[in-house]
Amino acid sequence: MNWPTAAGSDSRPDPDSEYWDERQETRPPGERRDEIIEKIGEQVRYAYDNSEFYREFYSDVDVDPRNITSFEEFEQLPILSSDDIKQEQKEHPPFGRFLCIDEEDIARIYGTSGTTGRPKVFGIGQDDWDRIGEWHAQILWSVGLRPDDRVIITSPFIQYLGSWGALAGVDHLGCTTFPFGAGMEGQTEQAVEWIADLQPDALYGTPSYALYLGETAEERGHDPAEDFDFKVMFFSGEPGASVPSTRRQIETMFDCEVVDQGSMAEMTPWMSNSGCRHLENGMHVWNDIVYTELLDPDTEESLEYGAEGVPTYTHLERTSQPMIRYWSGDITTWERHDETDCECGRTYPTLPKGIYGRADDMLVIRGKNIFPSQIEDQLHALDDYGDEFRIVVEREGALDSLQLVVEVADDAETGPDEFHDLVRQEIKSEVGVTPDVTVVKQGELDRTQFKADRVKDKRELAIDV
Ligand code: 8LH
Repeated sequence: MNWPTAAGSDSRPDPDSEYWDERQETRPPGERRDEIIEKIGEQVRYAYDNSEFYREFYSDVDVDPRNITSFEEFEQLPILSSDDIKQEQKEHPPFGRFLCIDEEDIARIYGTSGTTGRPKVFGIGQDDWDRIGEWHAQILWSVGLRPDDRVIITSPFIQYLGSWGALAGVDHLGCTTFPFGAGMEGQTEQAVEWIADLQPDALYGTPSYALYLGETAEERGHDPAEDFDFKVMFFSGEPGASVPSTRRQIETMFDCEVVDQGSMAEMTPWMSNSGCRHLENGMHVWNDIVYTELLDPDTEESLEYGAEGVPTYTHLERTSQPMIRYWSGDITTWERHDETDCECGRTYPTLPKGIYGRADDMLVIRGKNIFPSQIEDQLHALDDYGDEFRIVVEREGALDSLQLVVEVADDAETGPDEFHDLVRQEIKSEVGVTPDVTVVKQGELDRTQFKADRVKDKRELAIDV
């Protein structure tokens, strides 16, 4: 086998073809697994030979990292965590000893985009970057993009790999790319006018930004469905596109198809979880591009289809800074391809509900496990919801309280008191805890141009002090 595959091919399928590579995408899963384990073997051997970090990390394992030939052997390798990366990069700045190429051969440097703590640093070689572009293009083909499409990217061009990965894919596919960005003051108003003028066929961004964009368009007298006329919007970065009522709201507001995508910056190509144009909700797991396991959050054991667990990712062809068994900390469920109601014919497993949150986003309130995306789903399903909310959790004595600040729509048919009671009732029946609800006017809460940050857990602040 050729490992890694040569990067830089310009060939593209016929625009009428459903698939970029029919054999790869529709082959029997067993056949795919044979190829995956060979690639895993090559990837682990490569990392072991070229990275002092991995040699140290695997010094105590009972298998030979230079000769992994089965999934059973692979599953004996230790899990790599975000803290491992941070610690390694602190001790061996800036890249850590994951880096398997000379620093001078790094073509691009990215990093985590958070504002607190030491950022994680990602050095990516040119071959890897070219392969990332090709894989993203392949996956975007399944979303329905074709070379004659015009695509606007409306997420920030900062260290965030979401925007750059989408750009690499859209460029490789041969679309007309409009890398507009987001995050500057007044940029959303400008986006509305550019989109109305340029009529892109597709948009990439975060789902919460799409809703803000749609709301801004309406305020400026545009009908996003009529005046924008998107064919498809593809999203990543946060739950939303697979939160059923949020997805429906975006589909209705823009009258277009919605596709959910995304794993993590560490793993780029992060579109290896991606819906296709036929999938009603959720994402296929393109596990011959990035190998994905679903592991038990407590025991780290591999889970069967149907179970809920933590996606854990392994690069299959990364020469610069490979990640092997990287623990995402996210929570999802998965199912076998033939249990999924998708007519695309691809034989990948599916995450039918997308990624509904990070394990550490889960709020435990009075013994109930609550994901913010569950609350989002209930609120978006209410006709008079004003499109934004906040969650505040506080400890009052021995009891935790769930407080919700919820916007009511300007043109609501229910009065504020009635809306207040409805929210209390709907949320209680969904999550099992009665919230204290404060109703505010539409537009009162800040909108995001990137990933939404809606939760304040004051219990954590109390612990930190
Ligand atoms: C998601 C989703 C999704 C990511 N549904 N949660 O978006 C692409 C990549 C580059 C990205 O967002 O990476 P980043 O900034 O490292 O964040 C990763 C986290 O974002 C991931 O662990 C998830 O919690 C979340 N995320 N895509 C739900 N489609």
